[in-house]
Amino acid sequence: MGTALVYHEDMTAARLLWDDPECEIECPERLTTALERLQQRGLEQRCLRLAAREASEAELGLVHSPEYVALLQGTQALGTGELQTLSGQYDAVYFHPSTFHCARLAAGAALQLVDAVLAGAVRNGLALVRPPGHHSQRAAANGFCVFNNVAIAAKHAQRQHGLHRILIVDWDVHHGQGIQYIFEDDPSVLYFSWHRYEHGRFWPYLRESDADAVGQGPGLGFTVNLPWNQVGMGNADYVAAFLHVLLPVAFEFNPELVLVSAGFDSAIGDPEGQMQATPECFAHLTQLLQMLAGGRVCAVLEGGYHLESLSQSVCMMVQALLGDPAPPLSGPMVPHASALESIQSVQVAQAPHWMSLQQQGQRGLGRDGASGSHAVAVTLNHPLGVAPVLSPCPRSPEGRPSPLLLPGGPEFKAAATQDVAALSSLLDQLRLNPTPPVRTAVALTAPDAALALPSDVLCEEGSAPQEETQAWARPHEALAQDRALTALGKVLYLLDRILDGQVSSGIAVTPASAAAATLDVAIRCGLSHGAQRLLCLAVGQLDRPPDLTDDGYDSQVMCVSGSASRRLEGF
Ligand code: X5A
Ligand code: ZN
Repeated sequence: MGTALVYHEDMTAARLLWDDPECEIECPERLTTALERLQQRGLEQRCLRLAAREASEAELGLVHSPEYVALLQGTQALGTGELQTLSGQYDAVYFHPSTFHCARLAAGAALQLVDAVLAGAVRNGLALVRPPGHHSQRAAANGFCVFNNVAIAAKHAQRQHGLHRILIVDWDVHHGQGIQYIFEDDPSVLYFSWHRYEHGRFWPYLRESDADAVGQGPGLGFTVNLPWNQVGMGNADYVAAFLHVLLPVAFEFNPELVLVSAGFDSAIGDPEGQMQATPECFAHLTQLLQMLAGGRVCAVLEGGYHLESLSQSVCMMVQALLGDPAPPLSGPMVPHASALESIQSVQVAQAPHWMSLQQQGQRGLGRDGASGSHAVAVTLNHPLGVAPVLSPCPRSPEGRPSPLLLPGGPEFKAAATQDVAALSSLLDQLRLNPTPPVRTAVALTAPDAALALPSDVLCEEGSAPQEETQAWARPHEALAQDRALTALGKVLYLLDRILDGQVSSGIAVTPASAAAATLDVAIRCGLSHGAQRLLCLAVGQLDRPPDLTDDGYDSQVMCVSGSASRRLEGF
């Protein structure tokens, strides 16, 4: 199944007719340049091309008031002076005689994309549109946005396709307050946005863009805001935000569809965002999102004002949607202190609403980014970071399926005969999930003096018995080498300590040439200890994940990486 690209040339018609330095960056070249680059790289030709249609009045009415739609319709007949006056009634907006047509095409493009994906014609896709949508509100244009394309698409997916859980990921550098307002009391739409905030000193200067805005009433916890309080955020910060906030919550939410408010003003070079993330980062973010909702990812362009950066980022995203491997990320993979603070403030604000965030946030995330070019760090995690283990099966805060216990620790064995559902809900209520005594352990084959570990991190000295290590290594040529074998012994020992509940998570260093084989052994070993589901995630330099195609454990293991060749449905 392929990737749709929805577009219509008419969307280049709207342009600024007077002098306005704030609005001039939202120009027709944004679309033409991005499309040209897609063609140049042969990416457009690999997509299913769909010509955008106009959204109907009824479809616009899913989000906007009839009066507002009528007002926009009226702008088609206005002269330049009248357009300028009307524009002045909104914040950072300009109208053109073609705006109504363009904005209906933009919303229609998002609808067509959702229809194509939910009909199964394609797996995923991108709608290249303007004007953008995420700032617009029920009866107001705002921040270059006229109709809220993504919000309309979400409502449409609920009404016309009967969806119950939709995730909206807004990686534009501005807060999509329009989307937030539309869904803030709705638990069926989970809205995640990160945005340049600078403690409220950046446009749109809203108190409700901060991390403590988490939704209202039945929608409590279904708005997730991650404010960036400094400019210069880069690849490590964005990946950390996904790994430590968005993905845990998103897996717990278990969406049926992912909509992306894909603004690329969060990329390097953009005059609005002033951020540092490189275009490749968006390939990785896109790949990570494809783990959700069976890969049903519909992206709709929002901002992005540096033409070169925008075009490259769009290409990266389309490449990832097409299933191409993501290029390695460049630059230091160490998150900024300010980013970690922001991430932690979201964890604290959201922990009451999401189980997956409840064991985090009491301490800072590690800041050591140590990894030599000769070695690859393998990160092992105790499931859910707690012992005894509650099944990480999909659940939503309002409707928790009865959890299962996984075999593993002694607590489990003693309790195994009892009513599983009753016990785990008791554990839930009494918060009897003890944290393993050691939070993080690091296993190194040779002590690295340059590695400044926090004082509470255990430097793991132990190794698995040599015979056991050799037995696991035997099928792998890459593990024949002494150095790899020694590292494997450490990995196995660490894994053992995690699985029996003494250690929460661990990092092991292994020679790059042995990384894939080591992961393969770790997966097999985890499964042989009784883990029922295993998620293997490769970020960064690991080009070849273990080959999981050769035997029967594939229904238990999901592997996502730069070159993951397949995604497992029904996982
Ligand atoms: C869609 C988008 C930004 C508006 C900025 C106004 N809008 N200063 O990126
Ligand atoms: Zn933006």
